[in-house]
Parts: sequence; C-alpha cells; structure tokens
Amino acid sequence: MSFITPAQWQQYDRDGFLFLGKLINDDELTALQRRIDEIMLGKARLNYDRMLMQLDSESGKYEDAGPQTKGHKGETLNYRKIQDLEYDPVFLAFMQRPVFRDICTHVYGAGTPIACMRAMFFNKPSHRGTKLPWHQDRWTNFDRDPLVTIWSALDPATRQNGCVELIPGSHRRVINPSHGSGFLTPEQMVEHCQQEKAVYLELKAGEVALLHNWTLHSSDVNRSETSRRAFSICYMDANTKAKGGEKYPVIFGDGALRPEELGIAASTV
Ligand SMILES: O=C(O)CCC(=O)C(=O)O
Repeated sequence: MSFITPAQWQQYDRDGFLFLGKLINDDELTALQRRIDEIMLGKARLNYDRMLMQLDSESGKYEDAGPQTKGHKGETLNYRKIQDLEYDPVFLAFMQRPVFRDICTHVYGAGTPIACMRAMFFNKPSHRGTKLPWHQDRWTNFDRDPLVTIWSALDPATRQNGCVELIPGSHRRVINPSHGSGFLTPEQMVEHCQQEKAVYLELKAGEVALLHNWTLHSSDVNRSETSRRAFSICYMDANTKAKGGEKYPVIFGDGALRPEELGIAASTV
C-alpha cells in the first residue's frame, strides 16, 4: 500500500515539499509534547550524555545561540535544539511509522536500508526563538546526499511564531556546494531567497510536511504567546559513508533500533 499518491509525488518533485496532513492524533500529540517537555526539564529517564542540547539565544541572533554540545544544560523550556532523539523510545516509535518507511522507499529505492542522519526537536519559545538563516540541508562530509526530511508541528506553526519558510522549486541544485552545511553567502541569499517567492509552512499542531533536503528554508523568531515546538527527522541511505567514519543508527532495515531496547516500554505513539 502506498501512502502518497502519484499526483502528490509530482507536486513534491515540482515544489520540493509536500503537506502530508494531520498524521498525529491528539493523544499522540500530547504524548510527544509531554515527552519533549520532560526531556527539557531533565525529568526523562534517558541518557542525556548522548543528546545534543542547545539553549535558545537571548538576542534572537543565530550566532548567539548556545553551544551545540551533548548533555543537559538546565531545567528550562528555553532549548532551541535537541538532537539524537532517535535514542528516545517515544520519538523513535514515531519515526518508524510505515508512512515514513514508504516515503524513504520511494526516494531511496526498495530494499535500501535507512538510517537517521538526525532527529531533532526545534523550538521557538514564546516571544523568543532564534532566526535561522536561509540554507539547504546538505553537508560536505558524506559520499551521497541525505534527501528526506519529515517536519512535524508539535504546536501550531504560524507566521507569527516563526514557522519554516521555503522557496518552492529551489531543490533542483546545490547553491553553495563548498559550505560544509549548506548555508548561503549574503549575495546568494539576495539572488535566491527573495521574500516574495517564499511560502510559509503554516501547520496545525499534529500536521506533518515532507521536505526535500535541498529546498531552501529559513525561519524567524517567535513574536507570539504560543511556543513553536517541532520535530524534524532526516532519513538517509544507511550505506552512506561519512568522511570521519561516523556511524548513523538504522531506522528501517536489518539491525534497526527498537524502542523496547531503549529502556522504556514502547509508547502508544
Ligand atoms: O524548524 C525550523 O525552524 C528549522 C528546521 C530546519 O532547518 C530543518 O528541519 O532542517
């Protein structure tokens, strides 16, 4: 069975992103929201030394956000980014849904084992948040490019609270191949990221979008009362070789991580 229709794939090929609708029901949403808040507050039973945790900036400027290093950095909901969530059983169970396997099969080919390049919480707390400059999700340290990102809204994502902005059709080529993580020069931003071309990825809580990794995207600070919590997963071909020899956990295929192995019984998510 296929979850995405041929017409939807055509739209995705044209635009570089696709709205998948409300894939997370209200109970599942509550479980994910609770879990991420527990993690931020240091109350989750998991190995925090394995998790990259970055505090939000005080100024809203990208360069002022906290260091991106492993470990808990205090009991606060003001985290900007938490990575390595594939090692959390609640988030892993969500990541392993058949709809995401189906998408990976379409993009990477049947039988290709799939690894997690990163599974991260992205947060813009109320009246805070950090402006994220325009970039493509592409890195120079791999022998092939990760291509699939699934972005899920854990709160409503709106223009006011700093939803993701996208440039439709920008996924066809890499714009700054020499940058280690896909960021553009100021001149390239002027050329490729005119605000009038941008689409705002406004989503209700529980709605999910598929993004091609090369689709240019950015996001603003949060100018509202509502926090903007989100979960972003990048799936890659598990045969990908990283220049530094880093290993990435398998999500679909032989040897895949299992929520039950991570210490806590699989959740209902
Ligand atoms: O959630 C955001 O504001 C940015 C997300 C992003 O850059 C990503 O998911 O790759």
